[in-house]
Order: sequence, then structure tokens, then C-alpha cells
Amino acid sequence: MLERELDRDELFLQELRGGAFRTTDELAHALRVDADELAALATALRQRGYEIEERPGLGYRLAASREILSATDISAGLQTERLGKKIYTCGKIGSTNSLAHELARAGAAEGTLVIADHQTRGRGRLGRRWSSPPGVGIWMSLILRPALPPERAPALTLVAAVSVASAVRSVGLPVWVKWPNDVIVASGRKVCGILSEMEASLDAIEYVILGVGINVNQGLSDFEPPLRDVATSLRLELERTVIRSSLVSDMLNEFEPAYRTFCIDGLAPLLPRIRESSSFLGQRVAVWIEKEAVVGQVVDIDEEGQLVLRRDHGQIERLPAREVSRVQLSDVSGDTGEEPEQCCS
Ligand code: BTX
Repeated sequence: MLERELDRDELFLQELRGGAFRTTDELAHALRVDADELAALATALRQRGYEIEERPGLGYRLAASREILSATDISAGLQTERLGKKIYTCGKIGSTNSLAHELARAGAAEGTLVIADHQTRGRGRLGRRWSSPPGVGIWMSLILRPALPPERAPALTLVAAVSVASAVRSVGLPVWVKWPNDVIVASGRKVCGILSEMEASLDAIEYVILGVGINVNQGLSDFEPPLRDVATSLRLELERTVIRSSLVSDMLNEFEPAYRTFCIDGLAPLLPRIRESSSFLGQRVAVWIEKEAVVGQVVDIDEEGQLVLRRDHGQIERLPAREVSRVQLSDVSGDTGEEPEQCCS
């Protein structure tokens, strides 16, 4: 049922591609729905922001001036063996991670991708909100079933972040990975956040949901005022629109070989790329673990994906990503240890 709904949405869009009118009969036949269901589908797509015109006698057409997120286009750009072989596209959804959990519990295969045009309850780590307005971002979740012990899973976030960073650089924007789960531009503003969630027994992972949010075509007004200082989009940085579907394919093409390497050989072979992409190496940072700040200089990211800090008194500390709520550059020696009022995680 769920699958059929999602597929029909995408099918309708595919049928309307090219911009010409398609008669109600043609469309109803292709989608295996009746005229009323077709009208309901058109309404739902309009709510997603698609301009769908309906004319008596002529049928429907997509007044296609807009950049469209499409499973067909994503598939056309894929060079992967397993990732993205099954894609669920949705219009408005609470959270792609939630739907991906549902699909994974129902047995969806590794590599299944859920992607939405708009999230109403997009979430970040630790219950934080992720702003996911319609038509301008990549809000996607990938189902993974790595044969790894659960404690290895958190490092997958870093592997994904490096892959997003490579894909974004290939459209011409220099970006860095902000350990543990963001991708930022030179000003420090965030273009991407990653949320991995895992279902596991004591010694085996059942599945991991890798949720990736990329700000692609937002204008300034698409960001609520509190976000304007901490977030940006590719369009704002590059001053041009970026095609979301091809960026999704590029990200999956980058991620699949890195993911395979990680599953076989761990993080070590990927560390040179991770270090090279890292925004923090050599910098002095404050890392919040619950309400406590640990301040020091970042000297490395280790084979477990932990941040290696040298504290002021010279002691080396390794911080695991899963315990960290927030990281920021710190100029002040002897930080107060209090959480800053403004959130820029
Ligand atoms: P995070 O907890 O590291 O970051 C969340 C913080 O980032 C927020 O508190 C806010 O300050 C800021 N923020 C919120 N929205 C945005 C935005 N669009 N751009 C930049 N900064 C923002 C990061 O969590 C992980 C985000 C994962 C989002 C994906 S989208 C697809 C999937 N589904 C879902 O519900 N979440 C993931």
C-alpha cells in the first residue's frame, strides 16, 4: 500500500515530463487509477509545489519551469551496484528517517533510498529540528545493513560526510567536514547535516538509517532568522541553482565505494581523505559532552572516528561522536565549560 502510493506520485510526474498535455484517460490508464484519484494526485502534487495545469478536454500538464527531484533522474546518474536500486520519492513527509525505519523493519533491501521534497518533522541529533522546506533541499535516508558490530556504526556518519563533501565540491563549492556529522562552507555555515540511526542487537547491526539533509536551492528567506547565521545553501554560495537529482546520484556514487572499503577494512584506509576534508585539524575547539565542555587542540581523527584532542595540560583525550552534543571553535583558553546560548552545532 505504502509502496504503491509513493510509486504513483513519482509515476504521475514522469508521465507529465516534457511539458505536453496528457489526457485524463491516458494518465488514468498509465497509473491504474480512476479520474477522481488522478485529480487527488494532482492536488497532492500541487501542494508539493508542482505547477500542474488541468484543462477540460486536454487533460493535465506540468508547467515545468522548476527543478524536479526525480527517482528516474537519480537512477540515470547512478553508477552503483547496490545503493539506490530502489528509490521511494515522497512529496510531503514527516521525516524520511521515520519512513526508512518502517521500510527497513518490513525487510527493505540494503541500499533502499527514501527521498522527500519536503519534511515537516525533519530531525537532527538529540531531538533537534532540521529545517526541510519544500522544493529546495535533499532530504534523504539510505537503508544500510552492514555486517559489522554495532560499535562500528557511528563512524559511518563520517564516511557519509566525506562523500557528501566530495559530491558538493564537484559542483564547484569548497566545503569541509565538521566532525562528527556536518558539512560546512568556508564561513562555517552548514550546508549539510547527517543523522545516523541504528537498530541492533548486542553484537550485530540489524540496519542503519543514514539520514542526509543538504541545503541546495534555498534563498535567504527559506531559512528562519535564527538559522541565517549558521546555515547556507549551495545556491546562496554559488549564485546558481543546482540540480538536486544529479547531486543525489553523485553522493551515492561517492559513498558506495567508501562504504564498501569501510565494511571490509574499517576507517583506516579512508582516514587520509577524512583528515584532508576536516575543518578542525590543528584548531582549538570546545566539545560539549552533555553540559560539560572539553577544550583543546584537535590533533587527529582516529581509526574509530573519534576526535583526538590535546588538552591545555598536554593530556590526550579521544572523544566518541555519539556522546558529543556540540562542537565549536574556541578562541578562549580556559573556557567556562558552559554551553553557549546560541546554538551552532
Ligand atoms: P544536528 O543535531 O547536528 O543539527 C541540528 C541543528 O542544525 C539545529 O539545532 C539547527 O541549529 C541547525 N539546523 C536546522 N536545520 C538546518 C538546516 N536546514 N541547515 C543547516 N542547519 C540547520 C544534523 O543534526 C542532522 C540533520 C539530518 C537531517 C536529515 S534530512 C533527512 C533525514 N530525515 C530526518 O528527519 N533527518 C535526516
